Amino acid sequence: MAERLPPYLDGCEDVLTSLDDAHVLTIRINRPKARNALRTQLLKELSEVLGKATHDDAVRAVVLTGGDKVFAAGADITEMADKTPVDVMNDPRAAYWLAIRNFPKPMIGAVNGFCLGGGNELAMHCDVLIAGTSAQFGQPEINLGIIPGAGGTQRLTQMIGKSKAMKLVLSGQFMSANEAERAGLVGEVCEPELTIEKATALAKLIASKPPVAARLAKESVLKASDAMLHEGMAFERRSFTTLFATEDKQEGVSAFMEKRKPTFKGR
Ligand code: DAK
Repeated sequence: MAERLPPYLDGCEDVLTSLDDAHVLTIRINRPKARNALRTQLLKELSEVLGKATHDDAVRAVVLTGGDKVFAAGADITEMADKTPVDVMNDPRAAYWLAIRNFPKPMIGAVNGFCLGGGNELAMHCDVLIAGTSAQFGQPEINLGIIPGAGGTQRLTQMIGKSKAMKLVLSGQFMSANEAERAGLVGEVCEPELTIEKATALAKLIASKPPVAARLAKESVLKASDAMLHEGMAFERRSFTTLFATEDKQEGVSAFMEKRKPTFKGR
């Protein structure tokens, strides 16, 4: 368990970290009261941990996990309330996402419970996902009057195909762990209490392989799809930013915070 070993990087509050003697770094997202919502500080800490791990030969593979009931519920919606398109353009979060995206070593995601919005986008930055049967995957941003902003429209479509991706992105509905496995989002489904164990075993196996080959294998597999990502990601980012000028985004975010149903007007 991540908490029983000394932290890999001191000073982190939102992520718990530990490095074992098999060269596996475990990172646990830890904001249970806010359903592990990815506030800016959390993304910053995560990018700093991965930054340190990039240059540390003692780290050969990473396990990224959350809690029993939630992997991560997406961006912290309270941080989005007053943001304008210019704020989004200048948002430091984009740099943190880039650091996560550029992490060169194998990263295994261990997912239980809700894996939503930016949480699902984070999971899709992992190289393999192991999911407990309790896991639910979704891109519910549409309910807030926005769209995914960290590559969700692009990676999800590449991974599960247009029709299923459209269903999730347009309806905000969730997908079960078994359906996610059938669709190709998840590598393996297991009982929830075994998720971290299985992810760690896989990470240990990978960590026993030659590190330079593992790194280049990851880079090569990502090349199969990354080349096509750039244009789509830029388009998604512009669309995401534009939506912060709409009344519907204000309404969606306010409704979430006020725990009521939103009324969208198309403005
Ligand atoms: N943000 C902030 N607080 C959240 C939260 C979130 N995403 N999700 C839950 N919470 C808070 C709730 O407000 C509540 O707070 P209190 O009332 O206790 O103060 C507490 O966590 C417990 O929530 P619930 O009572 O709702 O808990 P349940 O177990 O009943 O439901 C849930 C869990 C995860 C199904 C539900 O909380 C939920 O639907 N949450 C929202 C999920 C969502 O809409 N996610 C998408 C967020 S938008 C970007 C890149 C990416 C993104 C943005 C920008 N750039 C590169 C610029 C990503 C955007 C998103 O992810």
